[in-house]
Amino acid sequence: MKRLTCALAAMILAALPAAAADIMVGDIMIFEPFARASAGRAKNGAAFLTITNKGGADRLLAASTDVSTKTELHTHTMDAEGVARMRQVEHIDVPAGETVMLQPGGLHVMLMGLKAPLKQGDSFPLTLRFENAGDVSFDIPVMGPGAKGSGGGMQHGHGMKKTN
Ligand SMILES: [Cu+2]
Repeated sequence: MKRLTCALAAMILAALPAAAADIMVGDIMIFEPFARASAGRAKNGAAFLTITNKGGADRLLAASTDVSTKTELHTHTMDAEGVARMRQVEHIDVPAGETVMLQPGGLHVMLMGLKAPLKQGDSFPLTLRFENAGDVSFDIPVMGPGAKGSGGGMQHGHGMKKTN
């Protein structure tokens, strides 16, 4: 059942507009990267994306960009009171043949110490480092402050979708 779901997902991804699958390095494909606009004078921002691994097991080791002084890989966990807290992770596993989503409320790329506010409509270059696949750099668009995705998930997403 899981294999079937994966095959189906691969078919759907393959049917997306070519531009959506342009970000590739080795067996790794990056889909729908986006960052959220930073609010006011907020010093931190976050970036999200979907990683599909068509090859053997790999790991996302690091992310880097010029827009922040430090860039970390983070996850969210619930504490004893049920409050969501972020914590840094050493790496993000991308198992063979699987898709890992970095999305609001879960794994994310944390942009620590923004040099300038992230403005909706802007974009900035981000580099990801994978243990096996190596480095990949791409432009990541800045969406609204409450954006949950860059193109409406599995639907065809041309251009920007306003979520607020
Ligand atoms: Cu974070």
